[in-house]
Order: sequence, then structure tokens, then C-alpha cells
Amino acid sequence: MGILDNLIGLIRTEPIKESSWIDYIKYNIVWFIRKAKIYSYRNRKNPWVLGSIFSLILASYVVIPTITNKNADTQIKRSKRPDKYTTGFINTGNDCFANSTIQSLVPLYELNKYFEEMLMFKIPEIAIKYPMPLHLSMMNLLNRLQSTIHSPETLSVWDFLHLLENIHLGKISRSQHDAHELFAIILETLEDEYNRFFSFMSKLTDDEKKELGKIPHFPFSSAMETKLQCFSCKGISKPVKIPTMTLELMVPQTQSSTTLMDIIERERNEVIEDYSCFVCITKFIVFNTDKLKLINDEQREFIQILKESLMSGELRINDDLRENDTYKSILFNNETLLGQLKKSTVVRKNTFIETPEIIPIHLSRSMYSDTQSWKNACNVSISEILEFPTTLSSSSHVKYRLKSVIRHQGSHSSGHYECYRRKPQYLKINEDEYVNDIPEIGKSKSITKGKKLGSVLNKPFWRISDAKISEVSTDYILNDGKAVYMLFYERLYS
Ligand SMILES: *[C@@H]1O[C@H](CO)[C@@H](O)[C@H](O)[C@H]1NC(C)=O
Ligand SMILES: *[C@@H]1O[C@H](CO)[C@@H](O)[C@H](O)[C@H]1NC(C)=O
Ligand SMILES: *[C@@H]1O[C@H](CO)[C@@H](O)[C@H](O)[C@H]1NC(C)=O
Ligand SMILES: CC(=O)N[C@H]1CO[C@H](CO)[C@@H](O)[C@@H]1O
Repeated sequence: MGILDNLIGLIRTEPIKESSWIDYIKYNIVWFIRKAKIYSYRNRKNPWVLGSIFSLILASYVVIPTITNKNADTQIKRSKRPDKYTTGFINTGNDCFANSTIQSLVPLYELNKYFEEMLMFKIPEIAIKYPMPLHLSMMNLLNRLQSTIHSPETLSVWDFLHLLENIHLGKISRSQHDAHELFAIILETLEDEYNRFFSFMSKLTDDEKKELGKIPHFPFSSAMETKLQCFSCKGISKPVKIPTMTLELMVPQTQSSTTLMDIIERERNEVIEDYSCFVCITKFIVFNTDKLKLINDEQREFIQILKESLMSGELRINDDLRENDTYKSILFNNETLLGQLKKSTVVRKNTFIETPEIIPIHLSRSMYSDTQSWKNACNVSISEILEFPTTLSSSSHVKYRLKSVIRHQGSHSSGHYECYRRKPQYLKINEDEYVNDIPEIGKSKSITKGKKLGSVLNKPFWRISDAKISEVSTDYILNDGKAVYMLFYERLYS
């Protein structure tokens, strides 16, 4: 119990505003320990696991900085500027994929705002049975990575990764080390925690829901709508709604260079040849009814239904009517006639119908043959601002701005990941006193007027290669098209 008492005492020093969070974190600690027992029971040969869970709990909640100053024993580098350094990670092996993935999440304003809103949320008692360990650990990690520092500092990403392993009762493959896979696991785990946590909502009455206040919105969730349109008849398909969290884009394999906008455009308007458009077929059938061999009243009735459906404009190019047995029997009796009908070309349009706050983009650069795989080194020119139409018909656009990039250098099977991370805008309010515009988790602040820092305007990004931090311009990143692998864009409101 000593450890728990100790932890609970430490929790109070965390910047938590809602007292319900104290009970909630206590619950999470108990959950951790139970999970750790199950995990260590299953891994009896690995008794270290339980110990690592305790050190993990400590690592996740202890506010005492475990950040080490790398240059403590040599000459200490110090900068008066707040934007010269940011905290990097200590490389303990092949974890640059993890370092870069976490770093890429740090400058996401909307993610920080989400965590901030979560901490403001008054957790009802009914919800204190749905743990969110990854949320808590991530809040803690981002909080530390965002702190303004004046000399180089590092911390280890493995506390976070061990937690992720324990949540899934398994190991994160250390041989795989792919930044995109890790990001996908983090995102899925966060979303799963979010959905489970808020599942209590369905048990509440409308009045009880009103009392809860604003429910934080998961910033990655969005939905795309996929619709097919026929070039010949202009008919459209029934739209399909697809929940989306990451834009998965295939880098063209036959070009040596392209632009991100081109890839997105191609994905958004994908042309498909040889499509059996049901509207075109129906038109043909309706115009050639006299030539059709119809063998019973059912078939004649069906043709009438087709006609009405076509006239009303309700017929879709992939209408369910084409699955109807009567329709199939008409086709069977008239194969020769209908065989004369040409196939259509259609375009598949993918559009956001719910726009996300953050768009992660994964550029798939893997190429495979029967025996080997290699990396597609196509030069993809990226842009700082992306625009997306929100619906097929309307001309309204939403804008997104580049916040971070994960770059990969090397071959398909080995290589090095680095992160370009946008600096916050620092405002100088006094001599040697700065504030920045990132909503730091748990530290509410009002943005004051001040002089913008010139070095942020000239070099708005950090290039973070594990513990090594340098400062780069936007153009530098936009010209790094052979290495860009994952991109994080964030909604611009203006
Ligand atoms: C991740 O960062 C930590 C801390 O800087 C570092 O020790 C580790 O080597 C990094 N991983 C890789 C693969 O560079
Ligand atoms: C096919 O269409 C006919 C006429 O509309 C309808 O009566 C019948 O139930 C449909 N069959 C199926 C399997 O949907
Ligand atoms: C990639 O394309 C950009 C923009 O066209 C160019 O500036 C850059 O030099 C290219 N990179 C390489 C390695 O060819
Ligand atoms: C099986 C088949 O094609 N049957 C008939 C469909 O309609 C045409 C034109 O009326 C006939 O020639 C086919 O025999």
C-alpha cells in the first residue's frame, strides 16, 4: 500500500483541475496493478514484468523530472532563446521510429486541446470503471515534451511503449519498428479508450446528459463518403460512409517525382474502367423493351418498376434492384441483346463528410515483388497548406496546415527515422520572458500580446533526430520529398 499512498500523494501535484479526476486516476492505478498481475501470471517465466509495471506507474505519474541533462558533466550549453532546444529522446536501441512518432504528436494543438478538455471534464461516478491508461500516460509525456527548456534535455520513450505493450498484453515488435504501425496502434488504443469511457452515455437520460457539460471530441475522428459517378449517364451510386482516422496514400510507382496534392487528387477522384452501370443498363432496357423476351408477369412488372425508378431519378448506378432474382432471370433470357451494351467508365469520389481536426497522412512507399520488397523513393513535393472540399456539390473548403513530418532515410528494411516538428510561436513579453501559443496540458494560460520571435519565423521547425535537435526552415522540409513518410496536418480556423 505504500506505493499507492505515495502515488496518490504525487497525483495531487499534477495539474488536475477536476477533483473527480483524482478518483479516476486512483481507479486507473488499481486497474494497472490487476492487469500487471494477470500479465505476470501469464508470463510466470518473466517475473520482471510486475516490477516494470510498478516502475511504469511511477514513471507515468511522478512529476519529479526524470529528465537528464546530457551535458551536465561537460560544458553546459544554454540558450536565452526559448526556441533553440526542445526535449529529445535517449536512443536505447532501434527506437527512433517510436521517438519520431511521439515527437510528431507534440505540436498538435487540437490534440493538446482535447487532453485539456478531458482534464476539465467532470467524470461522473458511473464512468469510473473504464480505464484510460494510455490517455494518462500520453498527457504526461506530451506535457513534458512541450516544456520550454534552455539547454538540451532527453527522456526515454520506453515507459510509454511498455504501457502500450501491457495494455495489449503483448510485446511491441522491436524488429518491425515502423513509425506508421506504431502510430496506428496508438491511435486505435486511444480511440478505443475514448469510446469505452464514453459508453456510459448510453445509460443516461437526456437531462443527465445535459448536466455533464461539453463532451470532448476525439480530434482524429472523421468520416469519408465514397460515391461512384458514371461518365456516360452522370448517375451516382448510393454513398457509403467510411470512418477514417488516417489518409492512406499510395506513392506512384512509375514516377520519379510527384506532388502530395496530385496523389490526394488521384485518390479523391479514382477512375474505374469497365463498370456495369445499372442506370445505363436500365436506360438500354427501357428503350429496348419491345425487343426483350419476357416470359412472365413478374418480369413485365419488374420492367415497369425499373422504368418508374429511372424516371423518378431515384435509381442508383449500384442499385439493390440489380440483385433481384427477377432481374437476373430477365438478363438470363436476353444475354445476346444485353451483351451489346458497352461497359461504362466511372469515377470514385472520396470526400470528407465529417472533417477531422487533425489529418495524419501515411505515404505508403513499400513495393513488393515475388521475392523481395523495397522502398519507393519517389520525390513527393509537399505543401504547407492543404485544402479539402467538404461535400461533393458545395464549393466550401477546409484548410489544414503542416504541423509535423516523420522522415525515413534508408532502405525498406533498415534506416533511420527523424521528425520535423513545428515550434510553437513564442511571444516575448519581457526581457528573457516568453509565452507560447500551445495549450500546454494542465496549465491554463491566456495568450498575451508580445513580439514574435524572429528565429521562429525564419526557422519554424525543429529537426529532431533522437537527442539531436537542429532548427530548419519550412522550405527545407518542403524540399525533402524523397524522405517524407508521415505528415500531420491540422485544421486552420481563420
Ligand atoms: C530515441 O530517443 C532516445 C532518447 O534520445 C535515444 O536514446 C534512442 O536512441 C532514440 N532511438 C533511436 C532509435 O534513436
Ligand atoms: C424482386 O422484385 C419484385 C418486384 O419488385 C419483388 O416483388 C420481389 O420481392 C423482389 N425480390 C427480391 C428477392 O428482392
Ligand atoms: C525533390 O523535388 C523538389 C521540388 O521539386 C526539389 O527541390 C528537390 O531537390 C527534389 N529532391 C531530390 C532529392 O531530387
Ligand atoms: C439467351 C438470350 O439471349 N435470349 C434472347 C434475348 O433477346 C434477344 C433479342 O430479342 C434474342 O435474340 C435472344 O435469343
